Amino acid sequence: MAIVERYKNNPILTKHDVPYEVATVHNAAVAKYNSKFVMIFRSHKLNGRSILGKAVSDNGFDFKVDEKPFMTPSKEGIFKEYEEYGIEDPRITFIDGEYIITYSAYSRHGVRIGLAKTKDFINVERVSLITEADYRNVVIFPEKFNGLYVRLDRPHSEISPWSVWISYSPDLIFWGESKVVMKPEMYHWDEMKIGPGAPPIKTKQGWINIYHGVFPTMDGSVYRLGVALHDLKDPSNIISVADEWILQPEELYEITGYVHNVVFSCAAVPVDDDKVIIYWGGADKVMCAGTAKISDLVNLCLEKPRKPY
Ligand code: BMA
Repeated sequence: MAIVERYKNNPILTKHDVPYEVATVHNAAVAKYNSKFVMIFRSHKLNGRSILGKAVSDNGFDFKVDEKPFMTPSKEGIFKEYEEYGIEDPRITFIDGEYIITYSAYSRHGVRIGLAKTKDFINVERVSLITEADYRNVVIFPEKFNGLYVRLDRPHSEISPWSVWISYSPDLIFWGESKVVMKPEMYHWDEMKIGPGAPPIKTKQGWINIYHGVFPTMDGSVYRLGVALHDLKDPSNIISVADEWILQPEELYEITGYVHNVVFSCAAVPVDDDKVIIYWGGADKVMCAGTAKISDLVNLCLEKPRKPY
């Protein structure tokens, strides 16, 4: 039995559902707000640069898109310079009564992470650019640890390519105490790069971290999803990483699209004690969803583990 069961009407959102002109709908964040599901999705405009749209759903699968984009590259202050080439791959964390949105900001200086806040998904306030260049995939834990916010992210360096790191902050602006927690595994489905996917989910056994892993082939890279379990009290300590992936491109809408052979997640929303809806972009072109048992994800980590690095 597959760990992730694809929704029967996938893809759940495509460019044809968007009232303004876009080439794709993919790599979306999703959060529960006022008993509805709010999705903040990425779209390539026809010039290839990305913007963020918003869609709302009662059941987590049927989404209706707003008339206008939710966030477009800023025209003001420091954000203007660093969002020139577009904003991508958002994640949402609810903490301290606010929704924190982290997103990739692209410019001639490279890719870095922007952080914005909203309370109602109508008014959104950019707070800070929280990394330098060559970072992507920042996910923030929905709880503080010893009074500090905690994030996972993915810097890139030539000596240690594309690994997952952890950092801490008193105020969401200044981050430090950084260290590496997880690396790609040689000759393995995630050997080329790994990066945080959905913001972590709390379980009795630990924090579930659904991440993406990339494998290089003669026909380009394959993006899959995996799962790791972080210690409840000290999330820099990884209890185990599941040896097997939980989702790989198999359906036509994942195998072919804007970039073929990609499943890429920025969101997983628990809907009851043992069920989570996982959202992923299919082939960088459409949005897909599926469900998994939280206990299956935990058990895969515990029963079929490999070392974090
Ligand atoms: C990554 C990012 C993602 C994208 C993926 C597959 O490097 O650019 O936004 O989904 O590649 O193209």
